[in-house]
Amino acid sequence: MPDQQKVVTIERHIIEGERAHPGATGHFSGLLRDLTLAFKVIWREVSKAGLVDILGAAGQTNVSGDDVKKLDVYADEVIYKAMDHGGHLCVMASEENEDVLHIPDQYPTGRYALLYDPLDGSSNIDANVNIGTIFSIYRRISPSGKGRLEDCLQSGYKQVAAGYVIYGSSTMLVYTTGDGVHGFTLDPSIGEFLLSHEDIRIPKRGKIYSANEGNFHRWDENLKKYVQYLHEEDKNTNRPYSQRYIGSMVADVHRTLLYGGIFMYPADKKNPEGKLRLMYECNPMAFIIEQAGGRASNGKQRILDIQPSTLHQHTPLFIGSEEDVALAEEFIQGKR
Ligand code: AHM
Ligand code: MG
Repeated sequence: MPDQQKVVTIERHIIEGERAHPGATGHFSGLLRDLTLAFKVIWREVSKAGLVDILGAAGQTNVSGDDVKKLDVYADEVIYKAMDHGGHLCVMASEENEDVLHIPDQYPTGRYALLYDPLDGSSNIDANVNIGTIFSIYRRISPSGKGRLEDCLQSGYKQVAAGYVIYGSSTMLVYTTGDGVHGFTLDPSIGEFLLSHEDIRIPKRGKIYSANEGNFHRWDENLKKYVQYLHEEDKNTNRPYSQRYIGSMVADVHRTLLYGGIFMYPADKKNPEGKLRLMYECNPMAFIIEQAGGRASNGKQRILDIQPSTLHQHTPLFIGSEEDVALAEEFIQGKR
């Protein structure tokens, strides 16, 4: 059978990836398998969201002060419940919870820490716009037993895996374990994620920029200059760039991964540290984009090198094609 007709489920891909590493115990593939199950459960609820009375704010705000929709709460619980008893994790942390989430006493603990944003882009749910789940996995650094905050508060370059699921016209899971970036499309008729995008590479340079330009007058002068540069007419550098902004990070970064260009959520007068969260959103996306040959920065420093100090800290983010992000950094640093 020609190779392109080979059907590879995510489970097979994970197991084969682990086999390539001598000494692997199977814990890691078990962990990813459990996570995949949680994603399918969330997908099922997201796709019937318009049909059942599950939409609307749950009347709470999360630790960052945003409205929490019922589906966020649901997705948060599904992931925790799918992952609390497998014996692979020592601790978890979720964008929806202020403190780390411990493994219940009755279950064994394992060697990994999981951080996740259960449903990113939740303000888009009611408009049927793509939303997503983002995850990030670290090896534990505490000796044994229950995990601790320090297991979660590691720099992004220490991630052993990261990925996202985008729930949309089709549902896709994109992940990396540091060995390239691979995409799987959910076949709803059989309930399996099938390999559809092997070894995704982001173009070296794109012609799309993505930002909430409504904040323009809150940006600093160097950043304004960069965006004005993108507006200018110049055939040789493909300018003006096109602007695309969904307002759902998973969807905006997914498009950037496939088409190239730059996605940014800079600091502004209202959010001096930017809006996006380092641990739940920026680090996992930075790991994926770098693995695909791209670049991710806060304008001055590589995202993956930032030493986190709190679970919910924010950071400015510039992410995408290598050359586009490098150019944005030059403007931001006043070198152009
Ligand atoms: P959320 O985690 O509360 O959903 O917020 C994060 C979202 C990102 O998906 C998106 O990039 C950003 O917020 C959009 O913010 P804005 O509406 O300010 O443009
Ligand atoms: Mg989020």
